[in-house]
Formats: sequence, structure tokens, C-alpha cells
Amino acid sequence: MFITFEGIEGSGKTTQINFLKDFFKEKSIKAVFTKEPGSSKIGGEIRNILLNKNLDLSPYAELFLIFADRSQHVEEIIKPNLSADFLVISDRYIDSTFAYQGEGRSIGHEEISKIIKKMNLPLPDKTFLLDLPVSEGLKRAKKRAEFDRFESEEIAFHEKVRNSYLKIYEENKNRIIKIDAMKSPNKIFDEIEKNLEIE
Ligand code: Z5A
Repeated sequence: MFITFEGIEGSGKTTQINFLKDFFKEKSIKAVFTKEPGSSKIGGEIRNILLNKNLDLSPYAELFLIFADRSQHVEEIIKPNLSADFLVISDRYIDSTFAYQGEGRSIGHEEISKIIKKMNLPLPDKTFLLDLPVSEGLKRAKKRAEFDRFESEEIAFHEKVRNSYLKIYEENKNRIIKIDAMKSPNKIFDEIEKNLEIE
């Protein structure tokens, strides 16, 4: 089973994934936790470029770096673990690309769909979308560290990303579980646990 977590910056993905790690440990459920960008060795190098706010990447340079990272991630980590019947949990995956590059950078949904099909990427079985207002997400992210290249974008960019996620949810309600990320971390995890459907 392949599960992904999605949402704007500061939506609480890392917090919930840490809860999930503890939950699985308690239940002795084996799972592989991974994230994008940057989980493979090559991906780590790509992540440094993608998040460097001193670099002025063009939209397509950014898009192809994201897909270069994803290709390594899928071939080295996701596919082998899914083939071995492990549960794989990724912090961000294809919905991030639709939201950030497709909508945020105005590349378009169709273009991105074509690349995903061509790459024959495994699709998630279930996705948790943590949704909250942009102002709150950025406030939370700001508390943590200096803003990276994405976080430094204008509010309008982040609003486009959030709206795109909401649209993707409307079109994929069979796969995506949307959770109000303004709730307390414990309440959010209760909803995740309820929707996991894992014995
Ligand atoms: N990107 C892309 O453009 N296209 C793609 O296809 C992919 C990625 C795959 C990776 O960033 C960047 O890559 C990302 C999009 C782009 N943009 N940015 N930036 P990253 O990996 O560095 O970070 P992130 O994925 O955006 O996550 P994040 O900013 O680290 O946030 P988070 O993991 O969702 O949140 P958190 O760390 O769990 O929580 C943030 C703070 O809020 C923290 O202080 C918590 O204690 C607090 N928190 C958490 N939950 C709550 C609740 N419920 N209430 C109150 N406070 C809370």
C-alpha cells in the first residue's frame, strides 16, 4: 500500500508523519517512510538546488528537477519497497507537482499528467491532504526556520497552490482524505487513524 501526505507549507505533515511512525511502532507494523524532494542520494543534491532561494530557476527547470528527483526516488525507494509488499508513506508526491508546478508556476495540469503517464509512476492508494489557510501555514513555517525558495514566494502563489489542492481533492475523493489542519495535532491524528484501514 502506498500512502502520501500533501498540503501547503506548515500544514503539519511532518508532525502527523511522526505520530504515524510511533503508532506503527506500537502496533509492530513495518513501514517505509520517505519524502520528496531529497530522499535518494542524487535527490539530496537536487533538493539543495530546489530550495536555494538565491537561485532563479525557470518554471521548467524547476519542474524537471522535481521529476529527476522523483525518478530516482521511485526507482530506488518506492518501487522496490512496494514490490516487497511494504507499506510506503511519502511526505509529498505527485499532487505537490500538480499544485506547485501545474498551478503555482502555471505549467498546467495536462502537461504534468503527460509526464507522469510517460514515466509510468506508481499512483498512491490513499492521500491525506492537510488543509489550512495560507496565512496560518506560513505563520507556522516561519516559527521554524528561515524561509526557503518556495516559502519566500508571494501569498498569491501559495493561494494558487492551496486552491489547486482543493480542486484535486474534489476530483479524487475516492483517494484523497481532506483534513482540517486547524484542528489540534491529536484530533488530526484521530482522523488519520480512523481512515488508515490498516490492521
Ligand atoms: N515541491 C514542489 O514544488 N513540487 C513537488 O512536486 C514536490 C515538492 C514534491 C519541499 O519543502 C518543497 O518542495 C515544498 C514544495 C516543493 N515547499 N516548500 N517549502 P520541505 O520538504 O522543506 O517542506 P514542506 O514539505 O513544505 O513541509 P514543512 O514546511 O516542513 O511543513 P509541514 O511538515 O507540513 O509542517 P510541520 O513541520 O509538521 O509543522 C510546522 C509547524 O507547525 C511546527 O512548528 C509544528 O509544531 C506546528 N504544527 C503542526 N501541526 C500543528 C497544529 N495542528 N496546530 C498548531 N501547530 C501545528
